[in-house]
Amino acid sequence: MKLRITTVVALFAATAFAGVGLAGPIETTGSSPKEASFRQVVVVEGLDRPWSFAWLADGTMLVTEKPGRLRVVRDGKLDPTPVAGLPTDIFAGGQGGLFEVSPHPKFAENKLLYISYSAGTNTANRTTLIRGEFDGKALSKVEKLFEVSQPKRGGQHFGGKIVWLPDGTLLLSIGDGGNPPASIDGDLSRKQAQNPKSQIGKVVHLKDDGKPVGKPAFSQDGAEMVFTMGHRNIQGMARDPVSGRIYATEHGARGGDEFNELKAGSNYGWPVVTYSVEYSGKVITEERSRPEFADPLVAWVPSPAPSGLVIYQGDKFPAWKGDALSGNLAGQHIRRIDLDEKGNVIGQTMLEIGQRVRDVREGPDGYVYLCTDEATGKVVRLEPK
Ligand SMILES: [Ca+2]
Repeated sequence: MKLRITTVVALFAATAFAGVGLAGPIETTGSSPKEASFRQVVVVEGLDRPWSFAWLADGTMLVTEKPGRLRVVRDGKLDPTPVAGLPTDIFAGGQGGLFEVSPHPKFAENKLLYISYSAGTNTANRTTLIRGEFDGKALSKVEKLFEVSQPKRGGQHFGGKIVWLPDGTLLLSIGDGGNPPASIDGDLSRKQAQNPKSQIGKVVHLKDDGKPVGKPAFSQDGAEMVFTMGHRNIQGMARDPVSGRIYATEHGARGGDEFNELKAGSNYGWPVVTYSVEYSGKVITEERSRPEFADPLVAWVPSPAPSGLVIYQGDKFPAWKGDALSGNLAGQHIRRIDLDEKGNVIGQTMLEIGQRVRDVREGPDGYVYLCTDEATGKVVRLEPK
């Protein structure tokens, strides 16, 4: 409550200085009106902590399981045998494990699957990207394309989301390495999010072979891969195929989860500015906004714990077209963020799911799909009621 009052006061203060600029604290969002226009249809069962899923052009669905398996669903049936050939160094402790599976945009020609995961051990682990050729049963010619240059300890804050851009390059989110007292190089790990030479707390921009794109968004030495910085833990990232805008959701600590538009070269402020407080209730910073940082489009208090994100462009839910659908773990709902044609947030609603939602996608059929974060996880299709 204290945080919200501070925010509102700061908002009025910013309004009083109208003309200084558009930047300034925003009003945080709590609950939103509930959608009643959909029903849930379970399409796959028997998944162990599914983390993400994707389709191939032939309709095959691929699903990662966080403990370290990649599963295949054909004609609605889960193949009992996991895909062979995955890396042997998967660290599946805490939030770590197998994260995103993402087919190369030219999968039909090159059969390449990209997979992000946490590699290493509890005392030294790194968000890592591999690719391998997929023949329907196994990965072969597996190559490690990227790993975060600094190892971290423990099972917190890996990021791991992948987004392809139209030029065949990709973005990968990297978490801030963990809550205090997690440290890197003798300082709090989270402070690396403001170190442009570190890949911790960033989105990195890579060619499809894992090399830097060569057009760095930040000019400092060592920042050749950094696309955006100042992130805590991006767990949802998506490109709007119509507008080309890129969006991401990230976790705050207690409160202050954010929805941001990602623009190359922008700094999103963590941990210098945030709408969150420590889990203990202790203040992280009194600052919510600074002119040099990009403000979030939405900040949620309390934290719904956002997960997978998609900008929906299907025809099955015409009222949702062009809107962001953000899964939520703790909140057990999908937040529909109503976006206008200019990308402004003009409203929010909640799709109550009743399970922890780990990922949200638009299917090739135009329906909305989600997977649930459970040891008896499911893939669920949302259909209009
Ligand atoms: Ca921020």
